[in-house]
Amino acid sequence: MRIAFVGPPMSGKSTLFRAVTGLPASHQHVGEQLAVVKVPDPRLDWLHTLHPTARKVEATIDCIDVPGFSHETVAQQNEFRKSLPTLRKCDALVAVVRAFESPSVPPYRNRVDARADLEELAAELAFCDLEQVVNRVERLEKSLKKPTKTHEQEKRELDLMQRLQAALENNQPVASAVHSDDEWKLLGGFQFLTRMPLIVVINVGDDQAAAPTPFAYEHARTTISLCAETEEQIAQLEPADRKAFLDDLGVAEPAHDRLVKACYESVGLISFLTIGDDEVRAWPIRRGVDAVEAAGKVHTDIARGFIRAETVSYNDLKAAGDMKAAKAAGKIRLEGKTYIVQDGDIINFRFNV
Ligand SMILES: Nc1nc2c(ncn2[C@@H]2O[C@H](COP(=O)(O)OP(=O)(O)O)[C@@H](O)[C@H]2O)c(=O)[nH]1
Ligand SMILES: [Mg+2]
Repeated sequence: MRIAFVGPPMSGKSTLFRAVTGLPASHQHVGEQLAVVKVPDPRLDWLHTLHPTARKVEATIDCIDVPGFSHETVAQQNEFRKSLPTLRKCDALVAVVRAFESPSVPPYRNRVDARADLEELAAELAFCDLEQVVNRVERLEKSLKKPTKTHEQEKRELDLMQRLQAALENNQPVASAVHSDDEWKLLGGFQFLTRMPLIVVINVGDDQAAAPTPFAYEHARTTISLCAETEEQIAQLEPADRKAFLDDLGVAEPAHDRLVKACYESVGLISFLTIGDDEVRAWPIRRGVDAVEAAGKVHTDIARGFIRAETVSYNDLKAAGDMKAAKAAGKIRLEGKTYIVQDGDIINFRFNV
């Protein structure tokens, strides 16, 4: 999974980026920056105790910090737009907006207004989608003037594109104008920003870190609030020391864990696990994926030669104690190709190529 931090300048995007990636405050960058974040999974930790010499491989999330979007200068606007191709390749966007007051850090547009910033960001994302749609509309109109074999299909697409255009001009996400799976298929080649799951992070002052989230943004899958600056400092501590500081702050989980969870949920991801003497590993997949597709994540050969998925749920394995006991208790199921993989399934794929 890949996510990017978007929002106005001075909202704390880079601070949050360091808080979740563990990079030190001294780490500064210009332009885009990517870092890989491990997905904490206590199930994996326990499975590792069964195979202590195996490599433990957590699921990971690619986090990208991009320049802030800004309408204050054309240069800043262009800087943000350069990152659009990167944003379009993401699975979700994390909007970071500012609610903290700080006399030494001038806020975007000289006012601290998280909701207004979100609305401006949403409008910017809609505008970027609109540009793509308008381009396509122009090309289709041109093409439709000539007789082509694909005339009917192009007419349908033009009709849909014009609907998208109207929606985006009204600041509505593309999804509001798409009415069927067939229409989504027509749009297969586009990666619309307003279609991507949005996670909102309201960056509050440390005195508000434990308070309820000030508001939930209606176009976001999840809204969380945290204090990026304090989280950045806590992330620099030894893991054993972090809890005391979080307790002090009144916060149950560090920003890293909260954000990872929010991303997993917003994108609809679950993890299945594989265990063996050389590797114990968590694999992220979308909820609803069948056993063959899951097998393909591990290796295309395993999907091609799929025979059965020997599956045990984490809770059953944990209760039994180990694989042998789970087998004796009849907890290992032989699942076929169409089995829908569940979160925490431990799978041994049988295959033949
Ligand atoms: N007081 C306070 N300052 C913060 C917080 N988060 C970020 N800052 C400060 O705000 C400034 C801009 O932060 P930065 O992460 O670079 O913002 P970006 O432009 O969105 O990447 C820096 O001086 C940070 O130290 C916060 O939660 N509280
Ligand atoms: Mg920054």
